[in-house]
Amino acid sequence: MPHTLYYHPLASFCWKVLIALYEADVAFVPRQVNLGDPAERAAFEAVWPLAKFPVLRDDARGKTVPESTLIIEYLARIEPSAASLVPSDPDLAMQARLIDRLIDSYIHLPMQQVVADRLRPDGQHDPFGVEQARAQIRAGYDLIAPMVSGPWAMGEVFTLADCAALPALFYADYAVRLADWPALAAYLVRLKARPSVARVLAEAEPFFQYFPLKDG
Ligand SMILES: N[C@@H](CCC(=O)N[C@@H](CS)C(=O)NCC(=O)O)C(=O)O
Repeated sequence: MPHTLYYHPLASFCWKVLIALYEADVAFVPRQVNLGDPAERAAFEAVWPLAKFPVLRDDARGKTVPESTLIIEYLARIEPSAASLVPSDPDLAMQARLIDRLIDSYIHLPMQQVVADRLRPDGQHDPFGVEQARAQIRAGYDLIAPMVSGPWAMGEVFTLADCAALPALFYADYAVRLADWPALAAYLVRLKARPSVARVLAEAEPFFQYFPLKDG
């Protein structure tokens, strides 16, 4: 019985998991959730009360797995084709998890803060908070750039860390341009060319019109 993924094609944290699923060629039932539709939101809240996606439902094992990192960890544990997403060596696994956590905390989340501010109504903007978030993203870039050994975050093997990196760098590039971090900019180019990533971006394409890529 295939897993069900509750998601939206434009949602950055969903990209993390979609990349992992496509990398490992794991079959799943995509359940797109429109949070603006009260009935769809209520149905999703019954699955995961926070109503934040992605969420993976594994009916065969009776498990509901929220949080993008945990979903990838789960897939790596139960799907042989996804095993390499988390290195088997404990020290390498710790490094992959560290990069995943740093990217989520210091690039992805502040990027969401910048984007959320663009969606606020006039008079409700928070320029000070946005500048703090941009400073955090710059610090995140400084932190991550020397860690990416290439071609992928952990070297030759594509892992959880790369799944985390693509959505964060893709969207953060519209908040703090990557041009001053040439190694990260080159890494983003390599990521975009990866077939799993190209597929995720192609599926998101029809929805980009709803995303505030620019200020104002
Ligand atoms: N820590 C969560 C973050 C999930 C998250 O922020 N998801 C966003 C989409 S990228 C969401 O559900 N936003 C809808 C909302 O906040 O109402 C994860 O890693 O999965």
